[in-house]
Amino acid sequence: MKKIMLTGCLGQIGTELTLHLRDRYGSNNVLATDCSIKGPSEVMESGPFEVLDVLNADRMAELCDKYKINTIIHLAAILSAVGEKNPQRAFDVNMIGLFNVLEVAREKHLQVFTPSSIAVFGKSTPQDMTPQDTIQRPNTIYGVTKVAGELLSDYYYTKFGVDTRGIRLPGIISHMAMPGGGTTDYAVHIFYEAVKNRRYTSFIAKGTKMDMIYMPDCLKAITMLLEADPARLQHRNSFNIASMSVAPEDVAKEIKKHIPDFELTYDVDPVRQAIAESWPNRMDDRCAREEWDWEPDYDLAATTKDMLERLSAKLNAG
Ligand code: NAD
Ligand code: AKB
Repeated sequence: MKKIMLTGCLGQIGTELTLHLRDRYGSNNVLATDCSIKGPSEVMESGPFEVLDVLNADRMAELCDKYKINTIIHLAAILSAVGEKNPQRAFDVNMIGLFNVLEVAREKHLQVFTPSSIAVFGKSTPQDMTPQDTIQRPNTIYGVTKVAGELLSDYYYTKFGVDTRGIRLPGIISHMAMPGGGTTDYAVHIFYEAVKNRRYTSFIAKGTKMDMIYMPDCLKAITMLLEADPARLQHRNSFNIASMSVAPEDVAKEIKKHIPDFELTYDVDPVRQAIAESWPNRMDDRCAREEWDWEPDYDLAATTKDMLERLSAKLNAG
């Protein structure tokens, strides 16, 4: 039976992943932790919750003992746009935090799952059908720490036998928690603004394609790889996964099918635009498909329909 500890559980992914894993493995088998206590009561009250700063390795080890943890899902991180504002903090949380997780896992023989990101790629990477194994020369601190994190996780697997696994997540579209300060955040904000105001001003320019994924597919991918047969895994950290490749105007076109007077305008942020241009247009996810049967359920049309229905219910009720 899995006994899971999540770090950074109050962010965009953790909010939904905690609830998903509690449904799957039982509430008391999923310990949610975060350095913050600002989050939905649903996450903090539907099972055990503890405050944990991932820079505090001793407390991390104590909590693993206290709750008899055998798996850490390490979500605590500083994302791309926030990282550019405070690179030193991004280095500490993303590198030292992961190092602490891997060390605790080595000492206690735990499985570790760490999401990586499309941010591990840079301008010199092939941008269309980006291969699984290719050039990784990112130019953001977030990307640098994510590449180092992939390598470090592979190192702990080969050197110490720690069962480390990860996926390179695209930008995530979701309706429960807001995104935490990344370059792909526009793809969430656009839906909120469509429902609230029927207009959105994008900080990413027209024609800028990036990989995106809908949260149910993200939860599915994490669970599938967590449970995948290790004998089939040729790769570990981290697998490309893809679902849809979209630019702002593609999302707007889909939204207009439901809200015909929706208007998209642009006020491009040069920092986030430069990051977006350095990331792939679309990743090749054949290794994930071959090694653990990855397949997404949602395309942009299905994502748009579901997002608008759910946000309309949520925002009109509030
Ligand atoms: P988020 O920014 O929404 O949430 C991160 C959480 O980590 C927050 O709740 C924050 O309080 C917590 N945190 C920050 N510093 C901490 C510390 N020192 N100790 C403990 N907790 C701390 O991030 P997210 O979108 O949920 O991302 C989770 C993981 O998935 C990250 O590794 C991120 O790189 C990866 N990822 C996310 C996306 C995406 O689009 N959301 C895409 C690719 C990869
Ligand atoms: C970001 O934009 O920083 C994240 C990511 C793709 O890793 N959403």
